[in-house]
Amino acid sequence: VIAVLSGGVGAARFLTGVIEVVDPATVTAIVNVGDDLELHGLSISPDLDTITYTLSGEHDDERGWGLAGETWRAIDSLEQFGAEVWFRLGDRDLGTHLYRTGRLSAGATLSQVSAEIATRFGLGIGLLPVTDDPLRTFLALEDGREVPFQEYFVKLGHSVKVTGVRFAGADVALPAPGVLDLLESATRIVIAPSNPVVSIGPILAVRGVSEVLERRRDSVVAISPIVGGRAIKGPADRLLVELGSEASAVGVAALLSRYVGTFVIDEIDAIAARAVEATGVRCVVTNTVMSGHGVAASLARVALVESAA
Ligand code: FO1
Repeated sequence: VIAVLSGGVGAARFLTGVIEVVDPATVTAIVNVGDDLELHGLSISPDLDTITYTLSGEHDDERGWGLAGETWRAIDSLEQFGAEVWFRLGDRDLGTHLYRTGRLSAGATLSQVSAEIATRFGLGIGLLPVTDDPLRTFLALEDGREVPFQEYFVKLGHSVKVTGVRFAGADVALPAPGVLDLLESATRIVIAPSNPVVSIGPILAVRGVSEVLERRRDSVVAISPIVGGRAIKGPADRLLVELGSEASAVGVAALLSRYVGTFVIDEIDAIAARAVEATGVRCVVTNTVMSGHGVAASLARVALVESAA
């Protein structure tokens, strides 16, 4: 059994490789919910949906989020009312949010609804939010404001400097049913190449999760989301620097080394392998840039098989 701690786009791409290498029925993604938001009265879970849409092949590959063949009629109507439309919601995507919101208001948990949505999209893997309780990422900006994640990431285009990050609700949020059992029993726990601060951070902040990883670190492997000092996508490199770490494979290894026994870095960073190992992890070097076809599968093979402790 394999558990993959997952954020959004990078994790989704990695998971498409994982299911080429092992039986999807043995894989469960434990997904960040700190990016979730309520908008127009709808409950929206971007990381859960990005993984669902990508693994089903119905995603819009060039955007990286949302569904292919989208139309935008509903949000255009919303705009006529003067509603906030900076967070783009396509007509097909709205169906998912309408379904999720209806089920949650009928008393279902996010875990239950996520499983129903995964089934509708024919997902072979398990899909678990890290918690069914409220957990929301906020970023403190240097102008003193504190904004919810999507306001930072989309509305502000993450073009502002961050002075702090907070996971509201982490102090009381309980792991979703099955999360801790899965982490205890998994033969491998993989930390996907997601933003270590705002995608993996909220997952580790849920009570009991980081303790299991620390105890089982020899079975935990992480893939660096930073290649050659840059994030492949998104603000991970800037966030690391703004929050006092280093935008490098070594910087991420230092952040994760207490939870991780093996750290996979890109060939571009091969010269840093010894510095990575100096943080206390085993370092494995391979191609981690999932641009071409087949790279996600070869990366998954390295993470799941070759780097077995
Ligand atoms: N990202 C954007 O940059 N602009 C958007 O308008 C946007 C809308 C959106 C709607 C649904 C969804 O599931 C994701 C969406 N994203 C959008 C991506 C999202 O902000 C990020 O994928 C994650 O929150 C970070 O991993």
